Amino acid sequence: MIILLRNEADPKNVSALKERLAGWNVKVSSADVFGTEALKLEGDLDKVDFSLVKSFDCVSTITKTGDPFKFASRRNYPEKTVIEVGGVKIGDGSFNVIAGPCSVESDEQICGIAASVKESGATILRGGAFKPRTSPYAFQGLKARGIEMLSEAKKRTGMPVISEIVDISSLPYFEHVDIIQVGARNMQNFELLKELGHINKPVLLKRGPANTIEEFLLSAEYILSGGNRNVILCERGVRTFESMTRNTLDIAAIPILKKLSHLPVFADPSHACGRSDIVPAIAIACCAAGADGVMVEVHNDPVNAFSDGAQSITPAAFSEMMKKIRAVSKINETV
Ligand SMILES: [Mn+2]
Repeated sequence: MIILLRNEADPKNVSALKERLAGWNVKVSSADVFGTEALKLEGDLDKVDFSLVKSFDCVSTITKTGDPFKFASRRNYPEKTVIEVGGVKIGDGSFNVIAGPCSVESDEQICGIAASVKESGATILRGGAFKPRTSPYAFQGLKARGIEMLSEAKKRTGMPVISEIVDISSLPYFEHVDIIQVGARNMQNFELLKELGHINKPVLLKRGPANTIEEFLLSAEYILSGGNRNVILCERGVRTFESMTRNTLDIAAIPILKKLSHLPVFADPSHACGRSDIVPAIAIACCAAGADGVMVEVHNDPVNAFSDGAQSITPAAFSEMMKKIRAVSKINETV
């Protein structure tokens, strides 16, 4: 970490800064950067409040030389993280598709959709039981009963399953859930993330709609630093001025996350787009951009779905999408 000082810096202000830095127990040494005086910081910089450092009049610029997200950093851990659930490998270079309804609605619904998406090539089944909805009057999910139905579909198809947690108190219900999803609204629910850091179950963490990539990786860091190294990142669109889609899928986040981190990177075109007609095209684009997988909402009767019907594709559309995804992932593997 280098702090470049202003040429006309007041020596008293520089001393005050050095004193403050000493309070954080960091080693400070003077350096010369192309004729400009600078301070080089070494040691544990986690406690340093860089906003405060920047507020000193003598400071010109601060150049960070390391990643603030230590365990998520590819620089610190170059080897890619491969997560195995129920015989499915995530992050090993293969492309995995998570598919299923937004909400588990009945045994017939979840088992029927599970069988059809599996046949088309999906490797993991999704189904929401605890639903964080924008309106308190919207369908809130079947909760424990929904998880039971999802477990039944898992038993019948052999597919590992993923479902969203909204509160740590419901963790006991997730015993037979293979991957716990933390939704976009909970990306910065730090107490929930800390608790998930103490278990071993894989966690798929979605990016918040108004969060930067660095904030996203720092949220992953909450889970990783607690000891749980099985984290999957999922880009799901950010809020922009565009109204043609629910959110704007940040496709650039995919290769950037792959570059910055060793964690598997997924994308969720359903929640990003909010409209089923363009979900297949965007899912294919995510595959081309180098994602390790996508999560897609599929419903046998989207018009009558309990939630997110407008963005759910039919099993037939899913099957067509999978043909194109297979072709694109083949290109990714061969070139
Ligand atoms: Mn949904």
